[in-house]
Amino acid sequence: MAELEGLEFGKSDFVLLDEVTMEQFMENLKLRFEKGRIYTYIGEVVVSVNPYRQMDIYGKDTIDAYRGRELYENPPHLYAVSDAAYKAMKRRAKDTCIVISGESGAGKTEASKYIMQYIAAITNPSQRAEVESVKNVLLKSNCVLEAFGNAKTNRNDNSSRFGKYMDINFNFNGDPTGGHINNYLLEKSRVVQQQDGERNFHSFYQVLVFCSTSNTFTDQKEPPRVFFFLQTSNNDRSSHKAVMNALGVIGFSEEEISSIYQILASILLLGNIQFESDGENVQVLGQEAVKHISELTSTDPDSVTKSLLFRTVATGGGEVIEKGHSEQDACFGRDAFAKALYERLFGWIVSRINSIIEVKDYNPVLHGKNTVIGVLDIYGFEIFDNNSFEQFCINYCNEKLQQLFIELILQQEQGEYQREGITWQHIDYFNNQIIVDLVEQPHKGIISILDEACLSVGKVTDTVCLDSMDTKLSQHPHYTSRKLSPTDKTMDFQKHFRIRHYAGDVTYSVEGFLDKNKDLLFQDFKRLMYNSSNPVLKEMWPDGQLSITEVTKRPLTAATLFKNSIVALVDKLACKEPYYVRCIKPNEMKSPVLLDDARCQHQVAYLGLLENVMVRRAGFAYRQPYARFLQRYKMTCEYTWPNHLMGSDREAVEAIVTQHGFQDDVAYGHTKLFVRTPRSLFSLEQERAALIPILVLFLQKVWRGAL
Ligand code: AD9
Ligand code: MG
Repeated sequence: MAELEGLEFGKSDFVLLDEVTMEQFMENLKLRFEKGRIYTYIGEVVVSVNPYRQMDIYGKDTIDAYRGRELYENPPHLYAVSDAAYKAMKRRAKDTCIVISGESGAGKTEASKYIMQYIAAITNPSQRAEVESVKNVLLKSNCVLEAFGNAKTNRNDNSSRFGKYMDINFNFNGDPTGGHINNYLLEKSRVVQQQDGERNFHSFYQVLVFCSTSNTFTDQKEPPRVFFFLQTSNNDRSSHKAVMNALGVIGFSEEEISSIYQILASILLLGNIQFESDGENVQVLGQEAVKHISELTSTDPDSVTKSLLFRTVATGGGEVIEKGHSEQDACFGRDAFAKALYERLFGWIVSRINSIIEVKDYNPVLHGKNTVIGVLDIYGFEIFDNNSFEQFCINYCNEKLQQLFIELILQQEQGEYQREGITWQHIDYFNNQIIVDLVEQPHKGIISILDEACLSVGKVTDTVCLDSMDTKLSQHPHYTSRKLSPTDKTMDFQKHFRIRHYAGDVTYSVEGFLDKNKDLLFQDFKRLMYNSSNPVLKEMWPDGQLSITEVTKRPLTAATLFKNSIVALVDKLACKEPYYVRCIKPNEMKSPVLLDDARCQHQVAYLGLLENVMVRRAGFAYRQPYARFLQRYKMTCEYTWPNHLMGSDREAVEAIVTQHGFQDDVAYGHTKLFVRTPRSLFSLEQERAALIPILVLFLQKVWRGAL
C-alpha cells in the first residue's frame, strides 16, 4: 500500500485521492507509472497500465509474498486479486471470476497469463502428478490459442482476434482438476484479407516452417513464394517450435498435429487459386494448387474443382440441380471456404483441448463441491478508421460487459449493506442499457433489422438495410447516420451509421454487413470436407453429411449466434463473485516512458473509473468480520491486548476503533466492521507493523527466561 511503499509512489488506491477529479486521478496514475508502479487499486478493482517493458515483479519471491495474504498487506498487484479470488473459492466455496477489460494492446492477455501462472504456482504443493498435468495443459493451451487466434494488428503485435473465457475447476483441496475454454467470434475475415501493416494469424507463418521441414508441398521442394493470403511471408521459426511442443504436451496426436498443418497449408493454397471466365464457363486457374489441396485434405481433385465451380441447389419442385458459379461467386465461395476451414479448425482445437482437460469422474458426494475460477480475456472496445461488422460485434460485447460491471459493482455493494443493516446512499451511473437495447432488442434492435434483411427473399443490399435502420431508429438518441444528420460530412450517405457507445462514438461502414451476417458457405464445401478420408478433418464437418434438401433453410445469423453466446457468457459471469482488472494503454507508440494524457483520460472516462472511485468512497472501502479484525489488531489497543474482557467481539472492535479515533469513519454491521476510507486501516496496519518487532523481542526474552 502507498504508505508502506512510500508516498513518493503516489496513492496505491484511488479511493485515497483528496478529491475525485480527473486531474487528480491522472496525476496519481502518471506518478505511479513513472515510478514503475503499474498497478493501483480502486478497492478490489486493479487498474493496470501496460508498462511496455519487462518488469521484475512476477518472480517466485513476489508470488511467495502474495500467497494467502490480504489485499492491503502488499502493494497492488494482479497476484493480490488472484489470491483474493482463490481464497474466496477455497475458503468460502464461492465460484469466482476475474474479468479483464481494456482496449486493444492494454495488456489483457498478458494479465490473464500472469493470473494463471500465479494460480498454477500456489496450488498443488504436494506435486501430485495428475494435478501437475492439468496445470501444464492449462498453461500450454495459451501458447496454442495465441498461435491460432492472435495476429499482428496496427495496434498490437500480438492481438487476440477472438474472445476467451476459461473456467478452471478446483477440488475441495483447492487444486486444479480441469477446465473449460469458451471462445467467442474469431475474426475469420483476416484469413483472406488484412489491412496494410497487419498480418494473418501467427499460425500461417508457422506453417511455412512446417512446410519447409516436411513434405507438405509434396512434389515441390519449396512452398510457393507468394501466398495471396499473406502480406509478408517471413516465417515464425521460434514460435513454431514452441507451438509444436505445446500441442504435444497437451496431448494432440501426431496425426492430429499434421492434419492441423495440412489444413493450414490448404488454406494458403486456396488463396492462390484464381478463376477465369470466357463469358459462359468459369475455369479454375491453378490446377497445381487444386492437386495439392486435394492431397492435403485427402479428397478427390475433381471434387475439389467441382465444389469451387458449382453449387448444388434444390429447385422449388424438389429437384436437385448443379448450378455453375459466376467468376464473382466462385471467388466469394473460395474465400468463404478458406475462412470456414480456419474457423472450424480453431473451434476443433479448442474443443480438443476441452476434451483433454474436462473434469472426468467427479463425484460431488465423494469429492466435495467442485468450484470454479473463470478468467475472461476478451477483445476490448475498438474504434478503427474503418469499422465493420466485427467492430460492431466487439463493441456490443463491451457494452454488455460494462452493464455487468455496473450491475455487479452496485449490486454487490448494495446487497452487502442491506444484509448488514447499513444505510446506503444510491450513486447514479450512466446506465448503458439503452445502447444494449439499441443493438439487441427483438424486432427493433440493429441485430433484428440486419437479420430481417438477411432472411428476406430477393436482393437486399447493405444500403437497403441501412435505409431500414434509419427508418426504424431515427428517434434513438444513440443512433444516427448521414441521412439523419445531413450536415455531418464525416459520414457517407450510402454507407455509414454511427452509434454513440458508452466508450465514444463509432462510425460503422455498413458495407459487407449483410454478407458477414449471413455467413454463407455453400453446402458443397461442407460435403467435400465430410467426405475426406482424413478422420480429423471429417470430424470438423459433421453437417457435411446433410443432403441439400435436408439443410435447414434459415440457419441463425452470425450476429444472432454471437449475441446468444455473449448473453450466455454474461449469465455465467453474473452468478460468480467478480474480480476486475481494468487495463489502460499508456500510448500508441508502445513506449515504456510515455503516458499520453488525452488517450489515458479517454480510457479512464469510458471505463467508468471515476464513478467506480466515487461508489467506493461513498460506500465503505473495507469490511471485515469482527473476529478477524480483532485478531489482527488487538495488539494495538490496551483494552484488547492480550485478551479483551468485553461482552462481544463487536464491543472489543469498538474499543480499538475509538482508541484510534476513527469512530466517524466506520459503520457497524451485524457481523462485520465497515471502514469508509482505507486511511484508517493503513494507520492501524502501520502501528501493527511497528509493534511486531517489539513483540518479537518481548517474546524472545520470555522464551529465554529473561522476563
Ligand atoms: V488485444 O485486445 O488482444 O489487441 P491486449 O490483450 O489487451 O490487446 P496484450 O496483453 O497482448 O494486450 O499486450 C500487448 C503487449 O504489451 C504485449 O505483447 C507486451 O509486449 C506488452 N505488455 C502488456 N502487459 C505487459 C506487462 N505486464 N509487462 C510487460 C506487457 N509487457
Ligand atoms: Mg489480447
